[in-house]
Amino acid sequence: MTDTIPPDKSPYREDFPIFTAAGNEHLVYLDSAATSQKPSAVIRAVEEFETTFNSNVHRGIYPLSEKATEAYELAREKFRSFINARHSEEIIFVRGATEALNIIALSLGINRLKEGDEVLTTVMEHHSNIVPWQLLSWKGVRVKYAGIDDRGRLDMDDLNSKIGKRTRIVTVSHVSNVLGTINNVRELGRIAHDNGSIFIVDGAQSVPHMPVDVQAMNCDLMAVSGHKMCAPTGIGVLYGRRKLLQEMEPAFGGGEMISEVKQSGSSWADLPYKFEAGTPNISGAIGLGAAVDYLNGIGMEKLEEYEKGLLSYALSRMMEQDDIEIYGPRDPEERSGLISFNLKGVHGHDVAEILGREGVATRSGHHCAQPLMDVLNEPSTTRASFYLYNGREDVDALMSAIDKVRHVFR
Ligand code: 7TS
Repeated sequence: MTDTIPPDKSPYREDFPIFTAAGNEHLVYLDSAATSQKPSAVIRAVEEFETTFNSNVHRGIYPLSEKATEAYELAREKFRSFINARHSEEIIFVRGATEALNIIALSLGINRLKEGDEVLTTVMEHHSNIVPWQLLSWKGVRVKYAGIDDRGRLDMDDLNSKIGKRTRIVTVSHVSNVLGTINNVRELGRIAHDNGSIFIVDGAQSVPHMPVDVQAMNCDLMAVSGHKMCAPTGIGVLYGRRKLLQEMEPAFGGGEMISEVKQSGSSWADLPYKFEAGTPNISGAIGLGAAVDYLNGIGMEKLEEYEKGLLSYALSRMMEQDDIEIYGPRDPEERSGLISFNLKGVHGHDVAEILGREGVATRSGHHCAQPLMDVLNEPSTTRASFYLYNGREDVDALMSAIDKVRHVFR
């Protein structure tokens, strides 16, 4: 366990204006796995764009548009460096992890997958890393699922037994949004590549919380959501190895993504534009660039360490209570900063509702991971998820609010 004891109040809380907005002074926000709050630096960057140089990118040759294009492309470069991609053309701006995974599945479905091919994923995936693959069933593509052990870790024996000659793709979440489990993506990448499969990482719950290096991970493609890492909603990234992206077909057609269009057919623009059809989310991308600057200003190692301290504290407080069932690994080193739990005898929705009334924002339900809930044999869990603006006071407030739930239901 990490020895870092988190402070009562997060030193980063004041960077986030939502916590000083009228009525929110006591907000205990424990739903960052759904979406994070936004720091002033990001809000300012978006406002500056919208108020001083709003215009479309890559089109106008007037100064305003040149400035917008420069800022948009600078954001791409910032993100490239953030995940240590080799080339900025490997960074494709999309709406979020869901869109990234759908583009990947659609594109690979066009010319890389055929009847009888298999996609190996896991039972701990978010629906957005399951359903896009199931949508390829019309082509005869089959989806297989590696299971988990009784501590919510990936069952590597099961995974190894399911990978085979027909496995064209291995696609895994880096961090589970329900269990918090951190998957060993380096090892998974090695297994996938030894088998000749494409290796895809869903980085929605990892990139906001820990240093992620796509070269070290050796992943071929990765999906990220900006709104979970301090950026606005509606912006995310599809990362892909250049050579693979060059070989892939675009999933969406329209403006921006073409080189030439004739009645008889079209040719595609170079990367990354081949995958960015239509006017992109320019303000979102600029906001994402500002979010990267903000997170880099703290340092991802430091942020990860801070969250680990918070997680250890929360885990130890929750594990003291016999009537709280926690899902996922017990060792904080094996998991990221979120805890799904159930209070024995009380439905998750009732827990979350009373917590909400006590000013503690959590989430309950199946967390868009129904196959996992089936494996856990639970209809629902309540999830508390942490980020840099949380401190010990937030965990303490959660524990007091859980006490309130006990009083109401017993
Ligand atoms: N992958 C994982 C692991 C996720 O947790 C989520 C969103 C997504 C993909 C999809 O991201 P989006 O930004 O495209 O929606 N997870 C959650 C959640 O746990 N609660 O709300 C959204």
